[in-house]
Amino acid sequence: MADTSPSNTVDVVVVGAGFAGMYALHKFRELGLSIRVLEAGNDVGGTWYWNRYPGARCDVPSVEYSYSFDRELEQDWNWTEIMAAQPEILEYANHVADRFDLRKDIQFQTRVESTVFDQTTNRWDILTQAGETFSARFCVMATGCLSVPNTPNIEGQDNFAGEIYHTGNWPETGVDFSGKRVGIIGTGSSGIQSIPVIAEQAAHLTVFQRTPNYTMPAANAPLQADFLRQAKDNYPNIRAEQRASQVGIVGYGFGFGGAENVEPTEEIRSTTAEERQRLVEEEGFLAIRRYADIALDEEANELACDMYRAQVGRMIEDPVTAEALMPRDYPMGCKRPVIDTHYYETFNRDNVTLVDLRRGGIDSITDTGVSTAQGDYTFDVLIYATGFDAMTGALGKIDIRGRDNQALTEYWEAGPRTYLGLQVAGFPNLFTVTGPGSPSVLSNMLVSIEQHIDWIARCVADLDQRGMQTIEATTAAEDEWIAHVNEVAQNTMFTAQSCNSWYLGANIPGKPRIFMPYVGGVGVYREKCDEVASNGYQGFLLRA
Ligand code: NA7
Repeated sequence: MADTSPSNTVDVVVVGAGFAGMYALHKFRELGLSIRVLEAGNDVGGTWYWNRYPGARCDVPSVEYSYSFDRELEQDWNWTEIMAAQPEILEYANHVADRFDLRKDIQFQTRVESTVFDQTTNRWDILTQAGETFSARFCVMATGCLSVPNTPNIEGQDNFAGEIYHTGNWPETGVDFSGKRVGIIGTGSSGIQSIPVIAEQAAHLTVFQRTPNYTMPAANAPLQADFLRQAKDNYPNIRAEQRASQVGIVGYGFGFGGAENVEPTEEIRSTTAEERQRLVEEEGFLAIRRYADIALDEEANELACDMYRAQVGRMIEDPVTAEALMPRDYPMGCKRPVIDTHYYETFNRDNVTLVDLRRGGIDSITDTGVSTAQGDYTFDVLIYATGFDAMTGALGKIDIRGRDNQALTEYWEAGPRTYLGLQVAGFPNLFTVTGPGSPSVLSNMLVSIEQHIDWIARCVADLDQRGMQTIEATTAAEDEWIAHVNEVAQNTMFTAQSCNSWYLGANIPGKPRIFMPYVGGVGVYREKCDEVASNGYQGFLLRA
């Protein structure tokens, strides 16, 4: 093991240089702390660094999917679209890194292998895959919620002789599909965003779909100059509203978003079949967004699903393909809403084939393509759009050990346990940014990231002011918080038995089925965190 050189002994090690790690670095610098950020990638951006697949785009309006910590940054940066595409978001991350001179404290191409709490020194010993060591008083895990790609274990998966990619780990150089036969597995957000773009380039695209998804037209458009001007003039109010809101976006709730957001106020149960049919004919999928009751009431939800399927039937020319694309058997809105650009239209193209895996699944990957119970398919390029080991995946890949050498993975064997999604009992001075048990992936990540980093920074400053060495969640507070997280998730669409979402860990074989994010809302959650801090860090143990 390499020696710990003095410069590797710091106040804070931050793991990850996505939006959370970048802001953490800036914020902790303001406190006068010494910091090292360790990042596996070659540059900043996290999720937006890795997810460069064609069509990758944010589903939060860009003026709101941005940092609020610096007024001048807010005023200087000009977003060009209502919902920004990945290249523009990555450019923004790079701009922030340059502007605040962040890179000098970020060590790239550095993957953290383990971090172990030393009870004698009250410090974390961090070891990288290259064998370098660091010692830090605080360890901030800014490791992201969708950062560990899930590649399903399919027989023969190493056999394929052509090009192979995962949407969540896309090559920096991009991929040229022209003239190629392409196969893509998965129709979540990544599949749905990339399929229309790839279909335009490839000679032929075959889509392997296991579960049809609910997706709404994004209706994205260039940002108008006067809209941007108004947003900039109004930023203080926008930020205040975001912070008090349910999901960290002004005027949006848990329903479907899209550029033309509609506040759901009507009840679908008060409508007649004729009215619903007329609305579908007039407005298509967007007709569904007006209903408030579909979020809570299963029968109302099923009525909306009928409207949805009717619109799929109207859009798809081939009836067999249309039927295959119609989601059934699970409620709309229980998975993360997807918004798309010309997804369904793509299946009317001559060079696109849909393989409905419910009629016969994938048996194996062969040297030339995919073998299914319905036949064999030959490709030049195979793409996995099969998602992520969400929320706990990145933490689970690092050997994190707290008091008494307790491994986090063992402590979380039955599912993640945290207090406020910020800390874990037995792991003093270790913080999980947007961790399970916080609004996290149910919110605008930028809002939740800033809230967490601000809270952690205040906490560190308070500890120093009071002459305290460590802070650690108590088991009792953790129990109480988890009970509350579960209670508020109950009786929502999110926890419907028929729902196999990554929020529940249901996309990863063997992962405990637990609803991981906090559904109570960004505003309520922020108040709770602030109250805890103001009450002397209630539920935490502070040690001198
Ligand atoms: P998702 O939403 O988890 O989607 C993954 C897709 O891959 C989904 O359609 C899965 O089908 C499919 N999948 C996974 N494993 C297999 C196997 N073994 N065979 C066939 N199909 C499979 O991930 P995304 O990357 O699209 O989106 C993640 C988030 O990123 C998204 O919610 C946004 O917040 C951004 P299934 O539904 O499990 O039957």
